[in-house]
Amino acid sequence: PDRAMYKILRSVPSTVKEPTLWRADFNDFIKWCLAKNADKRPFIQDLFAHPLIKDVPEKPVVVSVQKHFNHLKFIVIAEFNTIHEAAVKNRNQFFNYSINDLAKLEDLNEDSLLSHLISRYNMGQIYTYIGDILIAVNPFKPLKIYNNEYSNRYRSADITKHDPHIYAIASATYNDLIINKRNQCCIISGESGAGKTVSAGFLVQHLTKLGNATTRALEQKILQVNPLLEAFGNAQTLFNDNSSRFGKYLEMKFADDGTVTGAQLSQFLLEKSRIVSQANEERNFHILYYILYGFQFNKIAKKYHLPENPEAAIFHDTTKAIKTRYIDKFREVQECFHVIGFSKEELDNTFSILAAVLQIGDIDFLRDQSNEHLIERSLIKNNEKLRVVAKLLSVNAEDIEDALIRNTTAAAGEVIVMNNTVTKATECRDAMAKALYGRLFAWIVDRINMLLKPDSHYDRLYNIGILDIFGFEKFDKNSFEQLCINIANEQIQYFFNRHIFSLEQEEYVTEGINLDTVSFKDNKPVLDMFLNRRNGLLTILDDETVLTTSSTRTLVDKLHEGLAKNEYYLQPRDNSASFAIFHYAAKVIYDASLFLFKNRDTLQQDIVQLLSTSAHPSTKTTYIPRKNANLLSINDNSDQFRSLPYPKVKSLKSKKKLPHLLGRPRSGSNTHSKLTVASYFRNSLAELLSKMTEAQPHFVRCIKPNSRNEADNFDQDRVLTQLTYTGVIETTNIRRQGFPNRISFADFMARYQSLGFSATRKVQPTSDNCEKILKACKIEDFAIGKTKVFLRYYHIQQLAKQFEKQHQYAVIIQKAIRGWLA
Ligand code: AD9
Ligand code: MG
Repeated sequence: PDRAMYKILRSVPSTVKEPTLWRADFNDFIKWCLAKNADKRPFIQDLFAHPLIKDVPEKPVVVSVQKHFNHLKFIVIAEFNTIHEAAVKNRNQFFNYSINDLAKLEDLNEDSLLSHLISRYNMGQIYTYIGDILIAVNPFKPLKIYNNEYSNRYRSADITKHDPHIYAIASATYNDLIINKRNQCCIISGESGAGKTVSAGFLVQHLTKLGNATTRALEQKILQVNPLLEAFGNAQTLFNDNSSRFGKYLEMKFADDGTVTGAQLSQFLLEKSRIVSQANEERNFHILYYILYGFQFNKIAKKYHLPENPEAAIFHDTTKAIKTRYIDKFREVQECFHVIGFSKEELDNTFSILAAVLQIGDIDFLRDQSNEHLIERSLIKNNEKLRVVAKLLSVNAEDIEDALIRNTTAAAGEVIVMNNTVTKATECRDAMAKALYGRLFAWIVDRINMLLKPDSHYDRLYNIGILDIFGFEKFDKNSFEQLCINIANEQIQYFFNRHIFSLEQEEYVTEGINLDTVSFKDNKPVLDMFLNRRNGLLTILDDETVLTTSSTRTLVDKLHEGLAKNEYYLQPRDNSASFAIFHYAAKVIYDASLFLFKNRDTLQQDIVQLLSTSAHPSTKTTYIPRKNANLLSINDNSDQFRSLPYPKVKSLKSKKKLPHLLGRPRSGSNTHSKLTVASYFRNSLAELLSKMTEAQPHFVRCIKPNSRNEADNFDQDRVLTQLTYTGVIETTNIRRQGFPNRISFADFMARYQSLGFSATRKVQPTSDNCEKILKACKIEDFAIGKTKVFLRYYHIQQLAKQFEKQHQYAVIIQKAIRGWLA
């Protein structure tokens, strides 16, 4: 070849790294060649019109080649092939390669999902989309991706613009609110320690930013809600040092123009039992440690009668670093209270109650040995503790004593006073501590709601709700708390399934596609087994709970009798008081021993009376949180469901007036009208669900990469289990059964025209033409909608194969050229 030609040919690198440099010259060279060599035109043009060939430069560079037309064909193909290599890379990026959206994977299955998540995690990319769902793998180390710069980058609503990020979900949600003028919700799920609470925090942070709060003060208030609640509702567990022990739904309120105007919080199912006992190596709620250390060496400690030696009070060794942390945290919490707008007095009240809760447990009892009492009765062993608690709560010490060691009941118009045994008195004491803490928590939430309430002058407000609940739990021993937590997760899973499923269906209907069934593993039967009002598990439990003659044995027998036929229920082979449930996530064996007790969660009427008479505003306020809400039910679980109208004290005796927002659990056999924990729980779940159903949902699925809470450790089995738990695998299955790939006619034609038509021809993107291509590729079982081609997940791969085949020869020829050049 002559020099110019030779130069060009030599410039084709053996592996393509920077193809654009020489392609510019080459392209024009080819154009020029084409002009000279008309008969090769269709072939060559086809090659260049190929949709994979991108980046053809606009400015031609003229190259003069005068001879050796006999080599033209080879040169053209060499060029094409090299471009093709680059294009393949291009294509991989689009379909396969560093893929941001796993729903676009050609081969969507467990293995491919996992391997993509691993490689992304290893590159420090913890976020990935699967369609519109965000997968977040907990990095367990601080990442520099939550700053202002990122916040600005993710202001755009187009989530494909940048790498996946939790901020992008916030922006997309916000944008949907603005455009659709519809309430939105973000549902964050994942197991304990997976990163739900952290994610919820980032969502609030970014949404606050997008919402340009009317005042900076409001912005600050909203941002302080989460840390404050975490101090009171979170605790160190085996799985997570900062584990949420309550469910939380934070609704941010936006005006028509998108400004954030306030917020409203709902909390449910606070794990109050933690106040009186914690599993091995677990801790009580954070705030109790904060207050103990925060006030240490401080005059104030005396004011609240706090022990001088906090270690002794909390039974565990504390390093200096942890102490400092507690002290800092306490300062932060006080700051949160202050920013949100709690008054000094309210804060003082709060600390008094906390100090009382800390010390009630120290009140001990002994059996009264005097002979006159045939029936066992108890006495208070350490009166000084009693007096401290009385002082903190501003009630009479004698009244507390009375309430703890005696039990007053009213039956058939008569008042009966009975003495409590030591066991009963201890139970009573613990119930009081739990109740106080539960009410305090509920009261704080109420106050927050008052302080963050939007001004009334807005005509219409829209919500973005952020749901952060406790994840699915499966311990060695599972009790009533796990049952409720898992039912809640079962419900969220159901919601998720319905959403994904109905989205599928919707599109099929709009596109006029007849698809008989897209089946998926529906967990409705399990939910029904729990929630069915006639004969569901919770109804059986409630019915037993209100019977005075019931026992764990009678409960378990009734459960077996009523549910053994259900395929999701398993009766044990032995006589143990247990049963197993096949949850969507895993099989869990429940120990029913304390179910009745925990479901009653009774607070003796005496204690209720006692606390309501407190001279101290704190205690009283805690018990009567709203102007016209005399929150005194026989049960202490009323705080499980704050939005219920509370019964009046006096109306307690007339049982009919108890609140029923969503209908009572079946009333027939209910001789007592007590609201059980289960029925409050069921109600709050129903209320939550109705809020979520009327909103447009967005899903964040948090994944815990290993059990040791370590950075840079991706345990594949652990992750796979969670992909199953969270329903991600199920989602992919749903997609597999239907037509996961929906491509508009125009896009389809742009991508695949060369497989059915000459690439240079102008082919109209019509359904017929698309069908022609598919038939030419021998693809079956596809569907053509009104505007889109519907393909099975394996079809994309089949098309890709055709593509490859069409151009394989180019590789062979290039080899020949290289040989020729050498
Ligand atoms: V539980 O069900 O309430 O027990 P969560 O809420 O799912 O649980 P959490 O958000 O508390 O878990 O996260 C656990 C810990 O993981 C946090 O305390 C952080 O140390 C760590 N984490 C989670 N997400 C991130 C993150 N995006 N960046 C850095 C993170 N660390
Ligand atoms: Mg949490």
